[in-house]
Amino acid sequence: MYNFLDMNNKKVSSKHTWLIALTVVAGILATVVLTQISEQTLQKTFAENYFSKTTTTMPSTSNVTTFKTIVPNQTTNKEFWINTVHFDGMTNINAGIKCDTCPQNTPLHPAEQPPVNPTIPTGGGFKITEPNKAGAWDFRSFAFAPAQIVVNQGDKVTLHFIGVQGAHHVITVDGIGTFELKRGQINTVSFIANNPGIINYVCHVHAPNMAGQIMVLPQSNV
Ligand SMILES: [Cu+2]
Repeated sequence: MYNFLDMNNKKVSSKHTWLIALTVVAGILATVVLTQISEQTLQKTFAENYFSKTTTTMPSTSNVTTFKTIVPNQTTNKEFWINTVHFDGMTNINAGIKCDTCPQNTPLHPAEQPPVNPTIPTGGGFKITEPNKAGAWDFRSFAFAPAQIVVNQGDKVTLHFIGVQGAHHVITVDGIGTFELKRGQINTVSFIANNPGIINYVCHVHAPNMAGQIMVLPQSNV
């Protein structure tokens, strides 16, 4: 049996030793129990606080945003700007010469010869220029941009034809009229798209590829 020394260096009896040991054990147990209760309380408090905050940040039924379905533009006024353009495939009968200002490893242009018997349609819309002194030649195709337009039956349609490329054009809009358009000019036509179907617009100088269509969608019965 062990004995302890008190402050006065006196021996403490074994009975007192047991009392001290029991007190220490009881103290440890009490600490453990209190700690667990404290943790449970903290967890409960955290959960209540968290879910309380979560709940308060949830939108209530009264302020939930109602998303609207996006529908096509319902205006009955449709305005378009139609450019006269041409695309050019420029090339050369000689292979390309190394370009000092081009990025490294830029492939050299291959030598290209104009077709011997071109199968392109007649009418002025396509043009092949013969190689010049430097061997350069061009394949040109005329067009309208845009060439497809969609409107609804009953719309008031305004078309602005813009002479951007090509010296001059003679344009017909089916059922509307014919007019000449030179580079730098703008010619405007307006009409009501009364009937569903297709309205063609063409340039007589650059047939057949300089052409476009206005698709008039039928009115919905809904
Ligand atoms: Cu034209």
